Amino acid sequence: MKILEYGQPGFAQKLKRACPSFRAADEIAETVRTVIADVEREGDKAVFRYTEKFDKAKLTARTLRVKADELSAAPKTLTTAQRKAIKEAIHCVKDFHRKTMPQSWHAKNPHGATVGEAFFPIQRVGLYVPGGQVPLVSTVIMSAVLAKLAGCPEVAVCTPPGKDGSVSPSLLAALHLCGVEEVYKIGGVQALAALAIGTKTVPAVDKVFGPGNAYVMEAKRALFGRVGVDLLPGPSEVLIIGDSTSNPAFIAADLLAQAEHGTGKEKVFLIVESREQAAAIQAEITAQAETLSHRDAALGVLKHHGFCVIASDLEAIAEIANYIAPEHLELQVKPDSRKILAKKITTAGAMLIGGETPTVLGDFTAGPSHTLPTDRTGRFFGGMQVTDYMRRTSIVEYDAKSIALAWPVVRAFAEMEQLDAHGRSLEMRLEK
Ligand code: HSO
Ligand code: ZN
Repeated sequence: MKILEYGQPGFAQKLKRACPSFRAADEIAETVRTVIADVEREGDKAVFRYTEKFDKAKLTARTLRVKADELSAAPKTLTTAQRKAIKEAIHCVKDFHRKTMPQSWHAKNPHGATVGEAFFPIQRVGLYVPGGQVPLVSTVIMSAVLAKLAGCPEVAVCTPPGKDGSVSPSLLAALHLCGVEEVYKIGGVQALAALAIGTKTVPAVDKVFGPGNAYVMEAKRALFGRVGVDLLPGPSEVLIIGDSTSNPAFIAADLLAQAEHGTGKEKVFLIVESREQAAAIQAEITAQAETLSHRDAALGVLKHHGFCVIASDLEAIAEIANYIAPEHLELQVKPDSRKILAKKITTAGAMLIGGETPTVLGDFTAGPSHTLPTDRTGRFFGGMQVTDYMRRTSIVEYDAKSIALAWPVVRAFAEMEQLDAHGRSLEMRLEK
């Protein structure tokens, strides 16, 4: 990990370079534009071509969608413990998000008219589950459970196939256990384009959801407006704040956990009080990495996208953390400092508090969706929630008495905006 010392000349510039805001490189934006345009022009044909090019899988209109019996048989391919784990994670995620369900409401406004809001599920949603080297089984749960809780009538899922055209049975099992019936073996930009624009095989959706690499993020940005978009979650990030009370082995393990995802673009940040602590954590990283199956990927991320800041002033630490706006923030500091930092740090996607709360708990089972803002988008996005799967209509109902009270306002605005038909539409309803 590269070491940055708080207070040294050029610190702010170095921090800025260490965590740039999301912006796709020009080549990525160009590729994304081409793929979207091709899917728009050629539909399924372009989807098959790009699936062969990027995923090396040959698919046809008959094999693009996962068959119902393959989906329903998938849970039987798992061990009892694996099935139980998926069901328990579904239970925890449902339990958390049930508490966040919005309520429709009505009240009287100052004129005595009825105003309120009503919430409706989005009719048709498209969930993206990234592929890569590992099947992100938990990512299915973190979107699909929310879609089902919101009551979305149609839930379509896209996930890239392996070279042999298959999708991991554990991923299919999670989809089946979440109640998803419509699954397409499409990945990357072509998946987002197919979902957003629609093809003969994939009917268009109203909104797309889910994490992805820089291409998927750029595709969502490019398609926004034609289709709804949740947030722009990219490769995993973690910021761990430690002090003299934290356990270097725990910190090292948690940094390695987010570094092992395998895109090579994960970001790991650490803030500790001294160079000695940083060295102790680094030694732990080296020792622990030895026995990891993704050792090279994890160490590569730590080397190229790992930053350790030396700082001890809580005010400064909070400021740095707020700048980074990390996807995950672990506060492995003494209880007094935890309380202070938990109040001051306002841009983290998820805050994991105390030495007993590694990020993996949020990744797999704690309850909040693990689809969280990355690349500093935590400044304006929060993690995925049930209301993302809903739309909101505001309700207004006036009567003869309440319009009389609104009339002076309407008349004045109609005058100021020089829109006399606006004024007249209320005036003709007034009781003379
Ligand atoms: N850390 C990832 C989520 C994940 N981890 C899925 C394991 N599987 C993004 O927050
Ligand atoms: Zn993870």
